[in-house]
Amino acid sequence: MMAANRQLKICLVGVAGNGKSTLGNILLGLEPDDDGGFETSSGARSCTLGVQWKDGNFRGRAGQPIRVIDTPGHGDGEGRDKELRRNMVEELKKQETIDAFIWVKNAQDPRYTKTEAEYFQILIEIFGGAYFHNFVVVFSRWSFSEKEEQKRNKLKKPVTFEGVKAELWDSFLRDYKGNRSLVQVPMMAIDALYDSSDKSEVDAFENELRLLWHTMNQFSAKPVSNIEMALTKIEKLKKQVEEDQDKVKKMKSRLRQMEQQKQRELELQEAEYQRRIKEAESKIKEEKERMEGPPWVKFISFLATPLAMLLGRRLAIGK
Ligand SMILES: Nc1nc2c(ncn2[C@@H]2O[C@H](COP(=O)(O)OP(=O)(O)OP(=O)(O)O)[C@@H](O)[C@H]2O)c(=O)[nH]1
Ligand SMILES: [Mg+2]
Repeated sequence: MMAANRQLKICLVGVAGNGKSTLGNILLGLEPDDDGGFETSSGARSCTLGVQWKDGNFRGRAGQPIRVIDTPGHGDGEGRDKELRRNMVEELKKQETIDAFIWVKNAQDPRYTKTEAEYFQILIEIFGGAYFHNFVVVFSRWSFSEKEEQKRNKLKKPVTFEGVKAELWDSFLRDYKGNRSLVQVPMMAIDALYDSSDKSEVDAFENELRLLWHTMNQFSAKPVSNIEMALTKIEKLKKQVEEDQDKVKKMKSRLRQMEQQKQRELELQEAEYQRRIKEAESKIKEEKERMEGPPWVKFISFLATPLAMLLGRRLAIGK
């Protein structure tokens, strides 16, 4: 059958340290920390730093070709998250299509944290709401051993796998009930480090992996060649602040230019007025001179009064 031979591209997503790389190795039929598989971390530090993929067969079984695409976890700090995400988007574009996104979640800490909700939101933004149809949640570290089941049942508030799934679904509902693409997200639990001598654990491991394979084969491949980077709320706000700061800077420099221009105009105007004042003053001088006649007339008129007085006095004496 053609469909059986189609390579299923599976992308592992989720916050740092929840078990993506470990599950990737299980899917490929390798040991959880196989040397030939994805590198896994022992501490809390994030270990997968870039997108990596490996081709193989589901659980190593011939005729079930898969490509497992491992991504770095989110939640190690804003600056690095953004760069890792940018790189993730660029790398995933190269895949052209992806069949399934497995959201890996540590069942021992079933709270849906703000970091997870933020990352989930970002994935929806990057891949579009329709990608709800390609999501599966796989809980890691959920032991199905009878001993563990009993322990959980004895708690004041008993913890069941059904309860853990319902709680996560409620969180999705809270965040996306307005989103028309929201569909029931399939959830299963795969303990990569299950106890192979415990029948309940072995059975659960086999059952859940079978269910996962079946579920992923129901999905239709989604194109990813035109996906785009998305930002967190904080990153968006920071970007807006940066853009606004840039605008203020540009306005300030424009204002300085305008002031300089105005200053130059005023200086030119002042120079023009000074020139006109000088011109008028010299015209006044010319006009005065014109009215008073040439210098010799001035000289005579200067002498005229005393001469007339003198003449007048003489005439009076002579009488
Ligand atoms: N017991 C148990 N341990 C697990 C399981 N899955 C992962 N671990 C452990 O959790 C730790 C982190 O696992 P990784 O697979 O490196 O986690 P990751 O999500 O790839 O981490 P980053 O690449 O840093 O984001 C390792 O020590 C694993 O052995 C599980 O199902 N059961
Ligand atoms: Mg990893």
